[in-house]
Amino acid sequence: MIKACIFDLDGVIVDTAVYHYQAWKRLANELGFDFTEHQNEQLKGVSRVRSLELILGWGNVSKTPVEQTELATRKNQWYVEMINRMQPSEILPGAKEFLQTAKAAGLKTALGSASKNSATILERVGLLPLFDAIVDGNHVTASKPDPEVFLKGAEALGLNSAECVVFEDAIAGVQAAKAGSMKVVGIGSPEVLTEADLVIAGLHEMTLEKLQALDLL
Ligand code: B16
Ligand code: MG
Repeated sequence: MIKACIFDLDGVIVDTAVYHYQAWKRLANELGFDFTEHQNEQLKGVSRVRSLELILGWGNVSKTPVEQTELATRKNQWYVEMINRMQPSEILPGAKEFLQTAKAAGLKTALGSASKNSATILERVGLLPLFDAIVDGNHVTASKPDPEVFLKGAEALGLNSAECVVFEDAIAGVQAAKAGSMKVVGIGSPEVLTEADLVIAGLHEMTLEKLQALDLL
């Protein structure tokens, strides 16, 4: 029986990808190159360290591990400046409403995000009180598609995998949920999120009926 929903953050609850893009682009420009919004798609759901590796590869730039740490820190400072100005109006359509519906129905809620800034973001947009547990990049060692972040989310709620449904917008995130033996609702396009049990355009399309139907799959 489904007892909890575990949500990814970027692309499911808020669109922080635009801020990640601006900060990474500024860094790339300082290093003397640029990358496209299309390339930025590949960074969604990917950790900060791995994102930097990919970007440096696109620019054909090589940096020592110490320099890479410095660059990632600089990007994060710009990113944090932007997310500190986020407003509740930036919550994606239907996200707050579905969180409230789920909680009112007695379901538990957790966050399962790669971001190390998730608490700041949820606090800024006023959603922190709607989560029973937060598991993010500060609590895991393995990145999606490894299931660690979602398994730790289930554990934090005191539930097993079969009792949790994951909401994810990234292919690696859908794979992580499947690797953790959880049902997964993809947020985006069915052509892209082919391994999801159900795909919707956004949480505004989610209902308790659709959630319970996943139990029967
Ligand atoms: P940070 P999610 C991910 O969030 C983003 O999609 C990805 O672009 C970012 O690199 C990653 O968080 C790490 O974020 O630099 O704040 O630690 O989709 O897993 O909620
Ligand atoms: Mg995401």
